[in-house]
Amino acid sequence: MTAGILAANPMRLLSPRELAEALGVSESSLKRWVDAGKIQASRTDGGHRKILLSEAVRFIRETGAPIARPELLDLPEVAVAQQRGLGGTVRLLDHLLEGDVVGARGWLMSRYLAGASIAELCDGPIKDAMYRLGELWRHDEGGIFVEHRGTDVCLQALAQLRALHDPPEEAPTALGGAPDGDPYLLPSFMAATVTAAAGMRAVNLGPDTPLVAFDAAVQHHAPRLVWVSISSPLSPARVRGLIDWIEALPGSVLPIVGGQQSSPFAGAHAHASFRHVHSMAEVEAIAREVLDAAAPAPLMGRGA
Ligand code: B12
Repeated sequence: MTAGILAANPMRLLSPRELAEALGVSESSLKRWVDAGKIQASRTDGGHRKILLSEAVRFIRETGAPIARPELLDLPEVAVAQQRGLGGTVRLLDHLLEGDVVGARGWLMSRYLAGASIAELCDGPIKDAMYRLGELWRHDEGGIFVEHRGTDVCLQALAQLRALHDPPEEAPTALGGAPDGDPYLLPSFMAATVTAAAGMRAVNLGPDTPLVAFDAAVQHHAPRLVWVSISSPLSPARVRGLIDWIEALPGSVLPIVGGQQSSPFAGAHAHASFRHVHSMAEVEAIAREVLDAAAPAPLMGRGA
């Protein structure tokens, strides 16, 4: 297998020298940044500093540090995207039209490393490219495979971004999917990726999920946030069934519904915390709200 096909492992540990080479800076500068707390590092038994790849990515995003040799961070596809330039003429749509996974991964990862959030990438370029794909073919017989393939390319590129986030076991869980009869893969995967990036444990039930399966998953995972993604039209009876199900969720859950065909849920009184939302930016903001509410209150000083 080549490095271009493997996703980067966020748990990989880098030495200061490896990260310095990747960033094109001296090892001593890198060690200074570590010692000043700008980059978090652990120490091996022998006292050597080690930096998680996910921490290196955080540092690059927050400081705008250029990457001289992305392949040293297991991100060779970023080098190709950098050569083309972030403002270049190659569009994400072009990679989707060609079924070019490595190109799409590099396109998205280089923008993520330059500071764009995953929610911004979902609501902007990925959504735009998929809509354009839909306009080009409108599901004519010759084009359906291009739409399936484009969806899969997006999923693979997003999976790489999702893999960079591994919230702790004790983090609150976000869980969701699309109801049965709804085959759309991307919106629910996006919600999982965005909630994971915000710091929640994300459980994606994916498309075509019967209500009994939603129910069993909620019992099993006791989530704090539940998303339902609706991209296929639902009959009024099924809307009612979903609203009833949401209404019966425990008070500790914040349920959200969104998606292209979710308008019947606008203004629905389904649950005290229920919200009808429209974008991954809103999902991200709600996940942060849930995390803030779940965070332990700061200890009050004795006698305060
Ligand atoms: C790929 C695709 C398919 C694939 C799906 C592959 C898969 N497994 O995922 C296949 C080929 C199966 C398919 C089938 C059909 N499709 Co289709 N499909 C598309 C296409 C091109 C892309 C869909 C997509 O992934 N979009 C990208 C996502 C990310 O965009 P989004 O859903 O809007 O999500 C964003 C927001 O809405 C929001 N959001 C979405 N969900 C949620 C959830 C929550 C909780 C929140 C907060 C936010 C949120 O955030 C996202 C990011 O911003 C669209 C074009 C389009 N406009 O989307 C057509 C499109 C949706 N399909 C269409 C049609 C007509 C069909 C079929 C009826 C065709 C047929 N005759 O069989 C079937 C219906 C299937 C069904 N049972 O519903 C039409 C719908 C027209 C309409 N408005 O009614 C479209 C618009 C194409 C077109 N231009 O005509 N489709």
